[in-house]
Amino acid sequence: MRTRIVLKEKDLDFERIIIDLPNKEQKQPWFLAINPYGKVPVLVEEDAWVVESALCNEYLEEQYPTPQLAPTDGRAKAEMRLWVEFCNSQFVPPVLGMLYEQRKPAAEQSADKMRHQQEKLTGLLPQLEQRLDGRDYLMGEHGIADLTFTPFLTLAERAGVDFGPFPNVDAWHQRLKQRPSYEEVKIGFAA
Ligand SMILES: N[C@@H](CCC(=O)N[C@@H](CS)C(=O)NCC(=O)O)C(=O)O
Repeated sequence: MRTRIVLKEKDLDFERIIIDLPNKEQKQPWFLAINPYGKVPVLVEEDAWVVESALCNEYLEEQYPTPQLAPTDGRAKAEMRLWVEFCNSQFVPPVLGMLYEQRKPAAEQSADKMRHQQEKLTGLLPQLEQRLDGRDYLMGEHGIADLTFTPFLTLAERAGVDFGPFPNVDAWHQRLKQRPSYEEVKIGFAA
């Protein structure tokens, strides 16, 4: 989804090929030959492919630098990558934890586990709130750092996380939702 947001932001033509995740198509030999991790996304371009959304996104930025979605300065680029890393290693796990809990049959859901994941996530929001003070986007202009969070902000909201006490985060999420590329998030969640 995050790589499709980049494709859309860059107005590049692409074909979306759906891999049947519930039926484990991603673990079939033909798919493992492309991505040994057995995960989506995989970006295929002619006879080359890239795996891992963060790598796909940086690949697209290098191949198609306009419009620019990442800084070119080494220090700023490292900072951007740190936000991507923060998202993937800190932010995403409690969001997925909440979804996992909510998808269990009602009788098996644990309010304690849900609260624990919510608290883990809420504990991360002050860092984002502070970063977004005086900035519309994490690196100033919209780019890869922000769109890495986009689907997970929406999932967190849907899972009941209240961004109200974090007005900068809330406004940032609203801004991300206004972008035409947010269409890809809607398509992804509808699939
Ligand atoms: N860090 C990876 C995560 C990829 C990932 O977990 N993809 C999920 C779908 S969003 C997947 O393929 N799950 C199927 C599986 O793990 O078998 C990335 O950002 O590309």
